[in-house]
Amino acid sequence: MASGSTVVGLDRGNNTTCTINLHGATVVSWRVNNQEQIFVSKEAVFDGKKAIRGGIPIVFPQFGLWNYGPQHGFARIMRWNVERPPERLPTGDVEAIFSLSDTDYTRSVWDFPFRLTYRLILREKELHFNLAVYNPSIDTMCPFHLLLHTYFKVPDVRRCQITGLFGCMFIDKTRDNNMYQETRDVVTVNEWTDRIYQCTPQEIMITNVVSGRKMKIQKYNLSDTVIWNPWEKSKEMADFGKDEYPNMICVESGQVSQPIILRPGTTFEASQVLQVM
Ligand code: TA6
Repeated sequence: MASGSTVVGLDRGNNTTCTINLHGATVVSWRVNNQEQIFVSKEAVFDGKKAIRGGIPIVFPQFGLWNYGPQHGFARIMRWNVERPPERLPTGDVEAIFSLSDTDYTRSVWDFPFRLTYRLILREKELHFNLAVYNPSIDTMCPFHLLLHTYFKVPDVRRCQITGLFGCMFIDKTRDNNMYQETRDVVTVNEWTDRIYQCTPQEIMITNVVSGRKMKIQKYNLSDTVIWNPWEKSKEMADFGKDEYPNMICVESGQVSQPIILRPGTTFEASQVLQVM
């Protein structure tokens, strides 16, 4: 991988690959049997000035609006370091490690020292994400949200069924941020949808992703699940193709309803496994 390049590729063979843009350490492609699983808008901007529209951006230290800059924090708009270039493991899987630490910019915006480590493992039909947030301070608590803002590629979002959310409370950002309870076993998306489901199960399933397969999401230490599709509101976004919304669904694993308050000298770890079924 050339120094200064912005893209890192993992190739497990057998048409299984993953591509990461160092801008935001954004996974911009995950191909299983040469089938793309991840949505990236044709209008996405790669100038390093804003988050990539699509892929799997990392939201840290803030989910949503805040007073210190663009919503969803700075991690997804900063250039990450390659801590360990792609390496084949004895299992045949491929691993790469990326990192982001506090800088003059982040300290001017959000005055906490931190070190974020992001380990990706590409397995045969699975992509494993391991995130660690370390608080190097000796006397200061570090409050943050953390979320993987995953855009799944789908043939038709109206045919997707999301299971695992029955009974969960959710904030509905399309209805004045009021709180509701999910009464459906199967959640479907047929309109603008923007919901923060709280205390969701470890396992969420999405049907009718690429090739009519299912996507299993397993999350650890990430209590919430965000479901988003902008529907016709995508027309208001310059970096979102005008007819693209039927072909994506965001199902995002994160810790956003309650921030993590990380004690000095300690590390918070969370992970997610995506598996094509
Ligand atoms: O995760 C859902 C959400 O919070 C939506 O409210 C919408 O704002 C989306 O994120 C995309 O946000 P962005 O800042 O990338 O346009």
